[in-house]
Amino acid sequence: MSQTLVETLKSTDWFHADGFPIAVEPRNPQLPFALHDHEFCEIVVITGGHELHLTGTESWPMVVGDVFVITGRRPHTYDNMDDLSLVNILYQPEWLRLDMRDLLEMPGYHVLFHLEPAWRASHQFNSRLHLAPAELRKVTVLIDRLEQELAVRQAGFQFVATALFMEIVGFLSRCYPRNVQGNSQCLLRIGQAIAYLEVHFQEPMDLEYLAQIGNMSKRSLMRAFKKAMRISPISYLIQVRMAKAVELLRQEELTIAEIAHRVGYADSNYFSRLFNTTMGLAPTTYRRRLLAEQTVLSEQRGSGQRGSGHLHNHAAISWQTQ
Ligand code: RM4
Ligand code: NI
Repeated sequence: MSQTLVETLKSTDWFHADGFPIAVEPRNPQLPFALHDHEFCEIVVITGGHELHLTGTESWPMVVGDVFVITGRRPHTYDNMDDLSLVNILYQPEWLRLDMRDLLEMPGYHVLFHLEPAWRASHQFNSRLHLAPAELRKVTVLIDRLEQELAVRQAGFQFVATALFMEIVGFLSRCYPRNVQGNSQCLLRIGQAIAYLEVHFQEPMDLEYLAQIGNMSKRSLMRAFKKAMRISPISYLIQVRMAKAVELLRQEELTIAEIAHRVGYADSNYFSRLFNTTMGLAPTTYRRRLLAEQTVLSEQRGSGQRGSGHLHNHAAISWQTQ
């Protein structure tokens, strides 16, 4: 199959003119759709019929309850559709401002949103989430509500739609470990290793143990991790620690040494140097700016002005496109 005719779906064509980065596109039925990729990402939930999903090189039969995420420039198309219906949740990772909280502590999240998309070229759709009927019903209700919010767009829809999107992502991430086989099992183990780092960020990095969780050699784990997350496990751990440090810097009563200790560094000078390299500012300077910004924001809010912060949480690991 030739890959030369790949049309790229543009964000401006698929998202509302107000720029809100989530959209729902139900396909009931899904009409034949040529090989394409997207400027955005999509979560696809198969709701009826069955099909062959062609990625440009191989085809995979899909059934009701299958869920997969297409990130970035991964061409795909639908063929041989037998009354296929599905729903696409389109999202633009770079525009979504989500509070990730403990989502990153769920192995299923990493598998569905990072590992599977990164492995798709080699695993194709051999690894994917399959929902039980009750799970499918539950997620369908959430998607319907999301679609409704986005259609009506009354004041507050951005807040409510973001919450619904988060609930869908959290729910799917929870479903993942319940139903794994074949390649999914191996990806889930890597997901568990990543989630482990999120939970145990205070502890020294133990590659040996991580490899054990991943059920692979240290070398394979390093390679697999880098392929999915684009950085090594140690760089990932540093990012997690720095993101936590930023949160702690907001608490004025904590000393830098205490913060260093809480994120896993006994030597606070070492921590400060690392923070400086990663965040571009010394922790004390960062804290000063953070607090100044908070004051400005609350004053603006008090006087009814609108403003947006300039200090971003650089270390926050959020949605990545593959
Ligand atoms: C198409 C098909 C594509 C999706 C677009 C938004 O009908 O489902 O995969 O990217 O809609
Ligand atoms: Ni698509």
